[in-house]
Amino acid sequence: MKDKEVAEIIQEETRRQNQGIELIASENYPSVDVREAQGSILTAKYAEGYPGRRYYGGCVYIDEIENLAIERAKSLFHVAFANVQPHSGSQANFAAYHALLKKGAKILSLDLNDGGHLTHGSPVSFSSDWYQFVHYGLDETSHLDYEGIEKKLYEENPDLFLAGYSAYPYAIDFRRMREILDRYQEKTGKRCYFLVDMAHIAGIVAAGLCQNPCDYADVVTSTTHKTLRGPRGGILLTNQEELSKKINKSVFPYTQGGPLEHIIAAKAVAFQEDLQPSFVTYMKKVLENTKACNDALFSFGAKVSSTDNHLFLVNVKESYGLTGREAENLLSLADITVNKNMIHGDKEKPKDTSGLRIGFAAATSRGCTKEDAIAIASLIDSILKGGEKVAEEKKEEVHHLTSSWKRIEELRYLED
Ligand code: DSN
Repeated sequence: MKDKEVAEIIQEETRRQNQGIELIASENYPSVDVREAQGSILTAKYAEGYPGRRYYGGCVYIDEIENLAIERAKSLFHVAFANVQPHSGSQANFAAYHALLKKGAKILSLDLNDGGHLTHGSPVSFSSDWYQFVHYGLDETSHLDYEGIEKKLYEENPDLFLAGYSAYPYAIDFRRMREILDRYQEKTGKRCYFLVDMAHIAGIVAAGLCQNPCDYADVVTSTTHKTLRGPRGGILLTNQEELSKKINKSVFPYTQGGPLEHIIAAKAVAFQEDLQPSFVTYMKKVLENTKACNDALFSFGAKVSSTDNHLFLVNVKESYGLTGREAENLLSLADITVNKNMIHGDKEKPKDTSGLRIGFAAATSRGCTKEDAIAIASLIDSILKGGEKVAEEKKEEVHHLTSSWKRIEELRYLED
């Protein structure tokens, strides 16, 4: 790269990513092949519209790429219709709301503080400006309260029920949600759409290791860069033709202009990687590593949630007398990257929090083993107990551990 200033910064970030332990549950490392597609000349092409129905000429290969991404997404999630154009998960959610609802409609979702997402009705997001949000909660064990959800439906009469979360460590019973909604609709005669934002667990769904929300929801949204290991972006899925038409119009021309065809090509590559048996093996390892670290922290006496997926929460306030912000900062001194997170019933402000969210999708892509995950729990526990001095001392151990893993710029997930 001729631009030395930018090249040097990228080089430093590459070094940081290689040396450190990445435990942010929403991050992952795309393969060299995904990044090659992402950096391709497809970025130069305007292609507003959809395959075969573009507003620009010269889209013959662009159409091939987008059709390939659509077909692969459909195979991956066993679904009839896919839109691969959303620039992000937030854009996908915006498009889904618009496809299903009128402005001012009522949406029943989980509160951000209990593990929801900004676009699920946070006061600082567009979502709460356009729609009226009411929330369901968690029970005293911080699990979804299905009976409470059912009760809320009858109390609130929402137009849309939203499931799928950013910081929920347990399995989600989409089948039970569908049954609850069917019962409600039958009794009241009111139409209530079922939307699932599966951004966090999409890789687990793709690997067939949890219920597939596409079997139960009217519409499913996702990002492609978390457990799916693709480029940064979003997708929309449905089994209903009428809804697929509404979704397409809602993405373009309503919320977006020209699609990012280089990103769509990278999505196609990632979906192909995710369709391989090796992806199922990878995802099983993610779950195993997450549980191993979780169990180890529990055995050290930390107050942790348990886990059924790729992430768990630590109550650092009760375990170590630290806010989430302080714990995040301490761990970053040792090049362990996590994010502070609100936990159920949190009394701290969102900028402080009582919790940390820890996930193993990214570390596992580099070759983190179960033994490494247990060693990481031990590092985290020592640092949070010992403070800054211990954090500085442990940095070398962290670098030693990651030096045995694959380098991020060499990762390939497709067999030759
Ligand atoms: N910001 C993402 C996360 O960290 O979970 C959700 O979009």
